[in-house]
Amino acid sequence: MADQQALKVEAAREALKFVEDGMRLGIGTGSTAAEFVRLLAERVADGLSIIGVPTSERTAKLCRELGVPLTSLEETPELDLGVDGADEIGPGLSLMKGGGGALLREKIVAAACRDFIVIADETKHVETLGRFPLPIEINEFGRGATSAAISRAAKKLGLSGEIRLRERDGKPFETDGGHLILDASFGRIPEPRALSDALHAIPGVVEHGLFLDMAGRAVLAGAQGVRTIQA
Ligand code: ABF
Repeated sequence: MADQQALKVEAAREALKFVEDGMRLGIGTGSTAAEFVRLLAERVADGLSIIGVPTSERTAKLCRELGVPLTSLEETPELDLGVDGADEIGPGLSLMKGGGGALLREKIVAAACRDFIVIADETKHVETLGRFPLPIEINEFGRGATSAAISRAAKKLGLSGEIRLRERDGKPFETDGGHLILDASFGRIPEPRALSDALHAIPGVVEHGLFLDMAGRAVLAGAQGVRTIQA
């Protein structure tokens, strides 16, 4: 089996081909996106002129360390291209994201991009979303009530399963925006749009990890090579 990290590098390398001089980029989070940042930094060192909006403090730090110029969505509200990883890539390039805890900024940045490429190794490609627990970013206030409302809304759609507060070192995991994350193990999600709409209707839900109709392309790297799927 090909080394998974090497596959992430290959996917990132392919996505880099879509980057042009002068572009304003959305720069993702996670280990695959980090490979993209490393390759991008090499091109920047060679004279490529780009500016990027990072999707997390982690990515911002890496970009600064490697000399990738950064801006913000306040200064640069419209971006040409976003490149980010995913936890799952399903039918129609529906995505499950947020395992890294950065889903809110990732979604805001992706929505600001004219074009959005998701990069991953082939193992992330699934027939139905839901093998990975769905991350749901919530406000701290009323978290018990929000969790119960999520459970009720899911049940109406025929979905059930454990909804667990994400923790790190025994404490609730806090996002860059100061929110909490619930990981919802609903299993197969055959109708992600219906679930997305239902979650957005719940006060206390800040955002969730279903990225629908956002990716224009997926670059998938596997043992047989790299392939690109178009939405
Ligand atoms: C981000 O990083 C997230 O949305 C997703 O959860 C994660 C994927 O990480 P990796 O590339 O390390 O598998 O893209």
